Amino acid sequence: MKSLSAFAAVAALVVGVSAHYTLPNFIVDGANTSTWQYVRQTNNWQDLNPLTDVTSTDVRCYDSLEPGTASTVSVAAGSTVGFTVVGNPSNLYHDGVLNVYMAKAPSDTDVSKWDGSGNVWFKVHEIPAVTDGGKTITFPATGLTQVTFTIPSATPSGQYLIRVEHIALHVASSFAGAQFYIACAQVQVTNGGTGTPGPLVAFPGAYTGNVRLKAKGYEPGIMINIYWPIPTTYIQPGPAVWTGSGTGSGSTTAGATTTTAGATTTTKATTTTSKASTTAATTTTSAPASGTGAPQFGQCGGQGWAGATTCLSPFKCTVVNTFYSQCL
Ligand SMILES: [Cu+2]
Repeated sequence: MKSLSAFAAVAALVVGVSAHYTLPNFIVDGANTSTWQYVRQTNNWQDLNPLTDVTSTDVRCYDSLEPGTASTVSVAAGSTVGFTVVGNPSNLYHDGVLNVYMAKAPSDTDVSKWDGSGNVWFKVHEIPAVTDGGKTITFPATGLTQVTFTIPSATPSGQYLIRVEHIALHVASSFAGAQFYIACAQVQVTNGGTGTPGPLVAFPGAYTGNVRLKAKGYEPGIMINIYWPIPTTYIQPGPAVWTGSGTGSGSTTAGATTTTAGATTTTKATTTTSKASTTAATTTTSAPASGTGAPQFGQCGGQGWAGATTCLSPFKCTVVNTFYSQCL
């Protein structure tokens, strides 16, 4: 009997080493909500295993086994929301990149009953890999315990799915090697704006999971060897992030968009690095602001970060890695 329980303990340890995770908690107003309360329960809620088939309809919300029990939560346009990671361990353990998409449910369909089909998804947030021409490649998303982002204030009011995906790239050098950790929250956006979100893509459809010919749309960011040779650049999968302008174009081809996204990301990183030091200097010389700063789980620093460098009381700005500090 003793040996049996010892065996069970070893088996449990082996399971624990698998290092997978889900994102079952939605963050609203800086607070964690209950597990699977506003996030659709995913097929992997128990085994935590990733999705690897980007052509499956499961690539939308990974919820095909879901009877549909999640509730819908009201969030104001312009507010910060997010997802909390739960797993073994409870952080984005694998090296990889992250995207957050939103899709508006048809006006005659309750979002809790909607499958997210069609050319409806636009990107609102991304955490790409950082490269420096071939010396190093780093993954700012690695190790995050929460992912937060802002719903663009120009987002029209209505019901939306918010889809987070962490694309783990540690064994992605062959087709279907990349691991997708996906979750969708159901939200009612209030106080919305008059923007036109875009470019819009479909899931499945946005990704091939393969390295395609440049002429057909260049998508090297999913099937990629991140170790050797060290990639000189990284092209983030998916379209450009919609920041809330009214000029979102609904039908840009995925390939052209992907290339643009990569170029934009590189430029952004360079520009915001200098901005970040300016912001830091300003913060130091001015009086400490009380009651301002990033909310709990919000970003408050890291290489390339140009936003708030302080946290709302009582949260402390904590370094997660070189590229990401978070209010915890
Ligand atoms: Cu894993």
